[in-house]
Amino acid sequence: MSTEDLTLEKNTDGKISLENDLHICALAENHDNEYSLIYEKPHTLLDIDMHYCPGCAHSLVHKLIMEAVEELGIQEKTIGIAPVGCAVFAYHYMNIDMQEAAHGRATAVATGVKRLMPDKYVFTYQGDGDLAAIGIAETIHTINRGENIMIVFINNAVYGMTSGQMAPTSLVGMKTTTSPFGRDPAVYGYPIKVSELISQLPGSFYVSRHTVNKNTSVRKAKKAIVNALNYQKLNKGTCFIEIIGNCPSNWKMTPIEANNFIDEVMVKTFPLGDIKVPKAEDLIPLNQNGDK
Ligand SMILES: Cc1ncc(C[n+]2csc(CCOP(=O)(O)OP(=O)(O)O)c2C)c(N)n1
Ligand code: SF4
Ligand SMILES: [Mg+2]
Repeated sequence: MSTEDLTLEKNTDGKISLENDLHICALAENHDNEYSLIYEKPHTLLDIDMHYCPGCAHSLVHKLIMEAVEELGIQEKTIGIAPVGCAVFAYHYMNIDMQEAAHGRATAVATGVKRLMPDKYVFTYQGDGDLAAIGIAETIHTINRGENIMIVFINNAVYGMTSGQMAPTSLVGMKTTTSPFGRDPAVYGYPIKVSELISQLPGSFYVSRHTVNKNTSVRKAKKAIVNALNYQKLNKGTCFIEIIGNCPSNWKMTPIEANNFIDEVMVKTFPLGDIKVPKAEDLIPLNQNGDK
């Protein structure tokens, strides 16, 4: 939407109202009392209400992926695979071609889609129950085959959708509905560090772990998603972006408490940052051509 499409009015209290406020916009007033658009929700994200709980990371990660798709100009060439879990309706929100997969099978579906249409940008979007429990075999074998896709892994340490059961990534001591006294490794094992695990596979090309609990982390997470989509042009293997999400509802915290919990507790088990980065020589075609 251009600024011309917006009807701007200043209320008596000096605040701006947007009459045709179709997108989330941020406007700045300049010296001539004119307004310029400085932020707008991506058009690749459909303008409908999301079903997520307030403060949930899923909505923000959806937006980051769609911003990356829009900025790279690949909306018509991108196919997303939606999971089973709280993000089951991702296809309602992302204005790209999408396919739903059965619980845990997203990377198997993505494999088929990418092999049939290798010129498309293909990604999966999966929670920790989906990717690391029921789908762990598909995850490992897909990455071991080096399928040329991006996997976005939302690790909120619980089965959010089904009311907070223990996930493979639940922290030691974490209370969930199926570990009411806290996760005891002697009974339930240890949290699986999926990113570290799959970074050992030769088929993984780029593995990076982020969170979206504050502005700086959001920017880093988006950069990683942009990198992963760009690397798909190289056909050198699987890019895996883990996002430490939150689940305020099942963690029984406010959104702010949940975001603080990530910094204070979650990152001790799941440290943030790049885990596997491409070698410089692998990136040369990208640097030379820009686009393939
Ligand atoms: C084959 C199958 N088994 C189990 C379920 C029930 N189920 C739905 S969502 C879910 C867990 C989702 O957790 P996660 O992937 O972590 O996503 P979140 O909701 O936390 O984002 C389960 C077990 C199902 N739908 N299908
Ligand atoms: S249950 Fe948890 S993961 Fe699901 S939408 Fe609510 S906060 Fe998000
Ligand atoms: Mg989960």
